[in-house]
Amino acid sequence: MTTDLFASDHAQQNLTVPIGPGARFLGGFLLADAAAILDAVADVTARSPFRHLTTPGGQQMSVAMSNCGSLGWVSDRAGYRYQATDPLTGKPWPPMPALLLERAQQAASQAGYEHFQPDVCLINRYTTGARMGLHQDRDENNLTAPIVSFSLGVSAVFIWGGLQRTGKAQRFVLKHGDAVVWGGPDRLRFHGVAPVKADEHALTGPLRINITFRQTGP
Ligand code: MD3
Ligand code: FE
Repeated sequence: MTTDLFASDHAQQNLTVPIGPGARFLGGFLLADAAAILDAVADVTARSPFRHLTTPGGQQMSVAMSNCGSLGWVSDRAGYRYQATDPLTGKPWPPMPALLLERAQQAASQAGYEHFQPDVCLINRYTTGARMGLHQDRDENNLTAPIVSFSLGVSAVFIWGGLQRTGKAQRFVLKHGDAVVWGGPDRLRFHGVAPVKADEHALTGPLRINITFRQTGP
């Protein structure tokens, strides 16, 4: 069963739904500035373009990625890590646009996490059929900080498991404009994204854009 946490298609904002002891779903949180956020993403990816990273196992990821902020998440044959330079350009990642930082901190605070200072903003681009297998986010040194995620464009089914890879998973839809904050006991839960269905969104065409804000340091 896939739960629709935000069953209405209408522009509702400031709807905060607890989805775990440390996780909060903020339905429609981004609707008022979705276009401005997508413009900021375009500015970043003009400087550090989307690319398909290779996993340590040698598979090319179906999701294309870029980053902004003082550190970026990368993957290659050598492993997963955060680094200050973009391996594609050899230059530092673009700075985190003020609007993105501001909205991420506001989402964290609305979910009860004050003083969130993200140093990483990972931008994921999904085309039709792109997916993300079940994984944990554990490359960050500071596991006490939450992760904030923004979803824009085409919807996707998010898969949310437990603290072990096996066992039952919940599914729910992440729509254009939704933000989710994941922290505390939910921070290390396994999660993934089902293959994105062919669809169109007025602002992104067939694409889904997901932005995650992470704090790797103290
Ligand atoms: C739950 N991205 O980039 S965002 C990722 O939609 C990632 O692109 C997905 O998983 C996406 O690592 C999901 C939601 C998310 C992000 C981090 C989490 C959920 C999380 C960390 C812990 C628990
Ligand atoms: Fe993740």
